[in-house]
Amino acid sequence: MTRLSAQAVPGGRADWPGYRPEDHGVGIVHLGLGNFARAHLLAYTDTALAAEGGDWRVTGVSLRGTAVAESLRPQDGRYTLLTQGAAPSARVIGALAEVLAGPDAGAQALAAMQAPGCRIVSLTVTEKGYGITSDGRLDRSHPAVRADLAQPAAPVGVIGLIVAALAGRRTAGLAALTVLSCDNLAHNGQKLRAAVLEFAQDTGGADLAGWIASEARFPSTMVDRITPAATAATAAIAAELTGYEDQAAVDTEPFAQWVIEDDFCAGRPAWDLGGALFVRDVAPYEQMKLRMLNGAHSMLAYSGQLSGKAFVRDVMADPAHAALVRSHLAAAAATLRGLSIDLDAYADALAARFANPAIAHATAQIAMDGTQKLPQRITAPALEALATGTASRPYAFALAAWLAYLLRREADGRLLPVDDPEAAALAAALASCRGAADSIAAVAALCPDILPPALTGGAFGAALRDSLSLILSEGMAAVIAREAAQ
Ligand code: CS2
Repeated sequence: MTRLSAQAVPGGRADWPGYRPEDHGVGIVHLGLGNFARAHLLAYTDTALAAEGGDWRVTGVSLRGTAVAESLRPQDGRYTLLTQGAAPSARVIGALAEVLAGPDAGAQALAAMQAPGCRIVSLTVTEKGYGITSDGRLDRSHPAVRADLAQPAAPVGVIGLIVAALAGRRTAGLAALTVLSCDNLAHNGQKLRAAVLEFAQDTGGADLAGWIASEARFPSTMVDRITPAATAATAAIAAELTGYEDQAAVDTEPFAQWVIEDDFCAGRPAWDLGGALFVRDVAPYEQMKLRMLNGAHSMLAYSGQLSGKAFVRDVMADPAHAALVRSHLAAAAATLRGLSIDLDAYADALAARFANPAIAHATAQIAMDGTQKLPQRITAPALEALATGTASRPYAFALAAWLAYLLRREADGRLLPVDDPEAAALAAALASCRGAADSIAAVAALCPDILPPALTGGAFGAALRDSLSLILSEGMAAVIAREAAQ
């Protein structure tokens, strides 16, 4: 079977780019070319290019590894986006112009960000990719931030790259950029701006920081599309629907949402024509999505991992576990203000999306990087629930589930490894812990942004201890049944 490429002849049972991709120049450099970006920003951009044209194709940068580049380069950046609804549908995306990866990716990305045509730098680098603390300052202990502060002219991390690119543009007399964070952080644009300004001040002084503050833009965004890792079936279905072999096909769900603060300094694609919503204030949407979708995801990922459920859909197929998801969604909804959205309907839609039988979304994938995810997903709404008197029990259960997941041990008593940038510190802190109270104290000392004193003391702290003790003594499956009956 012929490999998908720019030469492929549209046909099969797929949608093909409704424009001639090679006629459009690059206007966006995207950092972090994972499956999510390919199912979200690139799909919206593809629609905008077909609807309105413009030089808005994307140079994608993979800062971690070369696998994405190896699969996409022979295909001229083309790939199939498979939408897994009642029946799969396929769409070939043409918006990706070029892929940068490998040892020179940093230098090449910098050059691309300094090209006169580049107007937007967008990012999906995951929570841990930035080097921003959960309260929105530059994290000087982050490995990439540390390296880039020492060598700002040869950056390897995103903040270093953004500052070097902006500094270079300023020197060259070029306009600044819009920097568009598309990760699941609360106030993502605002925090990235603060960290960039701090880094710029340190490396380029007040002049550079002042220029960036007045010329560049950092809109916040809320992004949503459940996009699991590709499975063995993905490539086979893509081939069947397009007629071409595709080693970079991506599976996603039918739903997609993108809410963007309308604050760009040098134009943008017509993403609204693909369904993006431009608003003045993204924060209420961000909170809704982070606390309801992502909060429930984290809870079900840890409790699912501990009760033998490999995929989100398996959790939803267990009525007791699905009831806990519903309680979590309701508790999260109770903390939200300032939205004219029907949150009951939103919760129903989320439960249906989680249950989608065609999406193999691994609980192990969502369980990754808990230290980076829980502050905005669980701790922030838990603190607000305590302050305002709305339901808090689901947060105690979610935190207990995470702690019990960290405490999983081999038969010989060694802790099982977890995938988290703080894994080594967590393992060291928990190595000799056996009970709920000592484990909570050990993790609270290390992660005060997840377990601040308000969540380890008082009635909430007692509920957290009880929940963790029960999980450790009776097992997660028994506790799920018991919690659901509450
Ligand atoms: C998930 C998200 O892996 C995770 O932590 O909660 O990736 C989630 O699937 C997306 O935010 C959905 O938009």
